[in-house]
Amino acid sequence: MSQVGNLTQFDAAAVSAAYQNALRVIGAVEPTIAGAIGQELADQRGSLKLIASENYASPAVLLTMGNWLSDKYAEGTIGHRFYAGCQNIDTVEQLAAEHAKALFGAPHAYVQPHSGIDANLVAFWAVLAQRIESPALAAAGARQLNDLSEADWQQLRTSFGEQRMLGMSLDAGGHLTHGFRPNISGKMFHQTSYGTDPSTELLDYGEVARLAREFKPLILMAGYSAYPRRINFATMRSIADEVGATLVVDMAHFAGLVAGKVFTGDFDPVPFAHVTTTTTHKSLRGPRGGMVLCQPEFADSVDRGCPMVLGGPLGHVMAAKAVALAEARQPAFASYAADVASNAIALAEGFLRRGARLVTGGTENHLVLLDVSRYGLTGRQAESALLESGVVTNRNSIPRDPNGAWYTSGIRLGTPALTTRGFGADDFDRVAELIVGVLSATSPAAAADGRTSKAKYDLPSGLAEKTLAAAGELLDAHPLYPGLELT
Ligand code: DSN
Repeated sequence: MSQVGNLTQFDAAAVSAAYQNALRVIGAVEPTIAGAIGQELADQRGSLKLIASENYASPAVLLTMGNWLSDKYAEGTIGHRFYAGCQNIDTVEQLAAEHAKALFGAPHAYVQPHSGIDANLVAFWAVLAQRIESPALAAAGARQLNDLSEADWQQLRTSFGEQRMLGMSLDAGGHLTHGFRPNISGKMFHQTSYGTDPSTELLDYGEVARLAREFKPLILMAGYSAYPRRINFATMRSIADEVGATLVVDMAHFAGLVAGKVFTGDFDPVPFAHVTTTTTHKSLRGPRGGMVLCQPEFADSVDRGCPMVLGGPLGHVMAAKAVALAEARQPAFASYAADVASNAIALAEGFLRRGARLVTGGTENHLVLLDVSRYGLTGRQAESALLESGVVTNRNSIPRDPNGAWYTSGIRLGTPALTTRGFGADDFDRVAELIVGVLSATSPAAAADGRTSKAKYDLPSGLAEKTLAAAGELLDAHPLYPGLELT
C-alpha cells in the first residue's frame, strides 16, 4: 500500500496496472487523448499547485468514474425515475446521499448537480418553488402550475421576476452566482451585494443586516470563493430570519473544513442554512461535481432539480462522490482538514514575515489573498511570472480592486492540494519564500506600443530556473501518487 501525504492509502501496483491498461485501450483509439491524460499527471506532479479550488482525488475516486454507470439515463430521483433499469444508479445515489447526510449532519442531501453553479441553480429553483410557487398554488386552490388560470400564471411569473437576492460582492470574495449582474443569478433576481469593511477588509455583519432590512431579499447568500476568513452562520441566519429571507450558503470552497470539523458551531453552515450548496472537488477532495444539502421543507423541491434545472445525472460521478464521501468520513480526513487550515496559517505567516500584504491581514481557512500591488505588479503579471517558475496560482480581484476582474491586483493561494501531497508548515514557509522571491524580482514590462502593459513582465535571467529547481526539491520530497507508474 502506498500513501500520498495525507491522501487515503492505495495499492500502487494495482493502480499502475489499471492506468497502464486503460491508457493502452484509449491510446489504440485516440493516442492524443491517452497522451494528454499521461501528460496531465506529469504536469501536476511537476508544479506547486496552489489554486485554492483544486486538489488531488484519490485513485479510488478517479477510477470510479471510468465505467458503464456513465451509459445510463436516470432522470428523476432514487426509486422514482423517468427511465427503466435504474436499480444500480439508485444504489449509487442512495449511498452517496447517505454518506453526505452522515458526514455533514444534514437532514437531506441531493448529489446529482454536475457542478457548483448547477448546485446553486437547484437551490435558487427550490427556494422559488417553495417560497413563491407553493403559496401561489395554495392560494389558487391548484395542485400544479398547469391547473392555474392564465391570469394566475401570469401573476406568478411576474412575482418570480420581482424576487431579490443579497450576496457577497465579487471583489470582496463572493462568487459569480451570488448575484453578479452578468451571471444568470443577477438576471433572475433583483440583486444587491454586501462587501467588506474598507479598513479591516472583514465581513461587516452590521452592514449585511442593514442592507437586508433595506432590500428585503428572498435569498440571503453567504459563502465565498476568495475570502480568507470564516463566516459566522448563526449571525447570518438571524439576519435572514429578521427579514424573512431564506439563507443559502455556498460552502464549495470550505466544505472539506466543515467535513473535517475544522469549522464547527456557529461556523458550520449546515445547521443554520435553509439550503447549503457545495462542489465535491475542492477541499472535499472528491470528483468534479456538486451537491445540495437542505432542511426537510426544501427536500421535495431540491429533488426535482433534474430534470427541471439539470440534465441527466452522471451515475459514474455520483458513484465517485460516494467513494470520496466515505473517505471523508474516516478520521484521517479530519486530520487532513486540520492540516489544510494550519498550513494556510503557515503560508500566511511566511508571507507576512517577508513584508507581504495579505487581504484581511491573514487567514482562518484554506486560502490567502496576496495583494501584489506591493510589488508594482498586476495579478496577471504575478500569475504569469509564478507559472514560469513552476508555481500555479490564479489571479484574483481584491476588495475595491483598481485593475478590475481581468488583470486584478491579487493572487489567490490555497493549501488543499499540497496538503494532500503531505506538505507541512515548514514546506509552506518555503513556498512563501519562493513566491516572494519571484514577485520582488519581477517588474512590469512595456507593451509593444511603449505604453505600460498590465500583462507583460520581466523576470531576471535565471530566476525562473532557480525557482523551478527549488520547487522541484519540495515536490520530490512529497511525491504525488508515489509508486504510480504509467509505463
Ligand atoms: N472556479 C471556482 C474557483 O476557482 O473558486 C469557483 O467557481
